[in-house]
Amino acid sequence: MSTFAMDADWLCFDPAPSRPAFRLPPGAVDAHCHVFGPGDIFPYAPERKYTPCNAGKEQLFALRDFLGFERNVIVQATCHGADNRALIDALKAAGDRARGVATVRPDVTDESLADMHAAGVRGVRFNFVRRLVDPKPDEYYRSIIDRIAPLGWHVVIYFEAADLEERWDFFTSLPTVVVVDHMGRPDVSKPVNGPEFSQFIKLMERENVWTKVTCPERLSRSNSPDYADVVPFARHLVEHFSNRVIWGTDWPHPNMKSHMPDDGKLVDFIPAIARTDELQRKLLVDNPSRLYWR
Ligand code: 0GY
Repeated sequence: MSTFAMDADWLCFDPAPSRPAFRLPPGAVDAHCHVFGPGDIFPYAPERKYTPCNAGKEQLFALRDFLGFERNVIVQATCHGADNRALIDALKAAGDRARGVATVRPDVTDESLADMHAAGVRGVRFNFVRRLVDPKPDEYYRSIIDRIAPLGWHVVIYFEAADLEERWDFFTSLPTVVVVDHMGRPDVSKPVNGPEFSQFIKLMERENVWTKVTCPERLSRSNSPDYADVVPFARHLVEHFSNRVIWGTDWPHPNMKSHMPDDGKLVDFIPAIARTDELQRKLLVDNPSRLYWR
């Protein structure tokens, strides 16, 4: 019996996604996904802002194999706070087929960092989304960077479009590779060449900045099942920054309220945003390999 009851309005992942029509290239990486619990083995953090359904490593690996991915990058979710045990357990079980992005605090020990590195962690995530965490002053994050930069790790940042201006000086001062989750969460009802997305493009023009062209299901404002309104944004990034984009499912899709996506259909979104074999190979194989498997 799990000691955690998921939130009353929680939408659980699709247990039987469709088989994608798009055939992923050999070596493809799902570069943004999570594991949740199970809560009775890996308890959810007391400071969490949501309690999800359990979504453990076995289910993640089954999805990986079903969709045709070879590898995963597992990103620490906020419901586990800075307790990375579920992540590390999944990384150890996957061996060389997974890498991880952890959440750490400035007082993390060198020993703990070394253990995480050995398990496959290659980055830390800084989350600025207020409905998920209570963001901290820049100095807090800088003290973490001092700890992780010597390991060659990078930083993943998750923010809403409106935060970009406020944290611009901080984001552009980061000395490591910086990977922005979900294209910086653009408002896709605005024009792709409008001021808001142009500001994000300006960030992308910095050579150390990468992005995940992920989460059409989260960003779409239309009810179109192919998330057509997100396509121009993702396509622009894939075509202009082809060496610094990666892609992932975001399974098990935390905090989706409108609907739960079919993971097979999400894979079928890829050829709409990466229209050539070469762009697909960079997005799914070359770029994530360079970032996580070097
Ligand atoms: C995502 C998106 C979300 C959640 C988290 O760590 C998390 O809890 O990242 C969200 O709710 O937008 O990337 O999984």
